[in-house]
Order: sequence, then C-alpha cells, then structure tokens
Amino acid sequence: MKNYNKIKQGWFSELCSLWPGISLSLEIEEVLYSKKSKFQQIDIYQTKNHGKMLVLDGIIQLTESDEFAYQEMLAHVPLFAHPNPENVLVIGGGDGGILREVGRHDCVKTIDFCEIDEDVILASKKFLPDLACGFADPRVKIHIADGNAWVQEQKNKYDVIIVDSSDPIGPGEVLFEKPFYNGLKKALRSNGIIATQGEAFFFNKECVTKLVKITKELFLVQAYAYILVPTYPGGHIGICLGSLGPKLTKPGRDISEKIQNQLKYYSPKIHEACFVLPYFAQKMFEAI
Ligand code: SPD
Repeated sequence: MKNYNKIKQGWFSELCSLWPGISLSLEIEEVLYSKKSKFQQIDIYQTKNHGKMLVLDGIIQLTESDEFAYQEMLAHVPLFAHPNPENVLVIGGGDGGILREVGRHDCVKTIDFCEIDEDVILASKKFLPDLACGFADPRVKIHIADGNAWVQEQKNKYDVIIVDSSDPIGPGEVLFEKPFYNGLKKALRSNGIIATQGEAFFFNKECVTKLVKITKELFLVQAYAYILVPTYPGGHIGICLGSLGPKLTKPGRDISEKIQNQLKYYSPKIHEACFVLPYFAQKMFEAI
C-alpha cells in the first residue's frame, strides 16, 4: 500500500502501510505550506486543536502540541547519559527541534547537523519558529547531505550522535540498516553514545526487533526506551540506544535547575523510567 494523505471534510488522516488498518485524524483549519521537494512531499497544516503540524510524505512528523516529548527525550536521554558530551552530531530532523534541545547543554562545544532535504529546514524556519530556533545556535554547523553517506566519512569524532529520522519508508529507509549503524559506531569517540528514532513496539515489531538486534550486535551497552507522543502511531515511539562505555539507563550527570526549568517531559526520574518496558516488549527484546 502506498502512503497517501487526504484531507476529507476538513480532517487529515495519516494512513501508512507501516501501521495497516489504523489511522490518526486531526481537524485542519488551513494548509500553510505544501511542496514536493527533491526528496518528499512536505506539508505544514494549521490544525484546529494541536497547533501547527509538519507532515512528510503523508506521515506526521510533529505537532506543536506534543513535539516537546519526542525532542526532549531523544536529545536529553543520550546527552545526560554521557558524562561530558562536547561534540554532537544530529542526523535528520530538519525542523530543528532536536538542535533546540541539544543547545541547552553548555558543555556541548560543537553541533554538526546533517539533513538531506534543505526544503524542510526552510519551511520550518518560516512556519515553525519555536523549533527552528535550534538553527540560531552558533555551535550548529549545517551539512546538507545524505545522512548515511555523510556518516561513513566521519571517524572517531562525536561523543553523542542523535538520529531523528522519519520512518523506514522513503528517504529514511537506509537509516534503519546495519551499514548505517556501523558508520555511526565508527564516527563515535571512545565512550560515545548513539540514540536513534526507534519506531513503536505495538505497531512496528519487526522494525523494532531489527534495530535492537543491530545495536546488540554492535554495542556492548544497549538499551531501548519509549516516549509517550499522542500524535504518533499508537501514541508512543521508541529510542534505540547504543553506548561504547557509559551506562544508558541512568543519568551520568546532574541536571541543572536552569535546564530542568526549561523542560516539560524529561527529568532524571523519567530517564530511568523510560527504559522500563511493558512485559511483552521486555520479553521480545530478551529473546534477541
Ligand atoms: N512516525 C513518525 C516518526 C517521526 C520521527 N521524526 C520526527 C521529526 C521531529 N523532529
């Protein structure tokens, strides 16, 4: 089944072969932006109750009402697990939300950002300024390139790598394969940590088990966490993590009051709690 998104009677429905037979619908007030870029269809909608919404190839990437949950957790879980992250690489996430979160860490000295589709960045700068503010950080260096090809060129460089990919369909597909994860591992400094968009254990069991298998094979320390995101399929999404040293399931350093006061989802308590999985998922991963 092909991805498609149609607005019917003012409602957008997210239909995708990755979660067959079920779909989330949001009431739309206005189409703010719509463009077929070199890589994908980019749409930004004004929803009635959930702020603006970014959709790529018919799949919801974020809504302003709950984006903080995903961006905070995908960024702060690996960054706080690391004792002193200085050099960070972010792959994907042209909206800038992950960069906004990484930028909250004063210990971070450089932030390389690799995104395949410059049009997503341009659209976010225009319509999603609360996320695209991440690009204003002077530590951010933008590389418009294919994330897989780019990472294979990087060696022993990063303390933390965060992969904010779309789903394994379209341009994001290659980011769910072992050669990409091999590249991520080689790009890490000793003690480095990777955190990747880990799909959903209710709807994407096959993909999730594949990611866990890959990271278990490549990393001595491996873990899988989940985040509650009401506008993602099944209301949740995972983070797949691998580490060359630091423990992942507890913060490796304290959070300052200054950062904690800026956040809505991440806390040291939820850092530990997000690794406690439903029993079926725990068993599924233990069997790998
Ligand atoms: N099923 C949707 C997964 C989207 C993950 N990426 C979101 C980008 C937000 N920065």
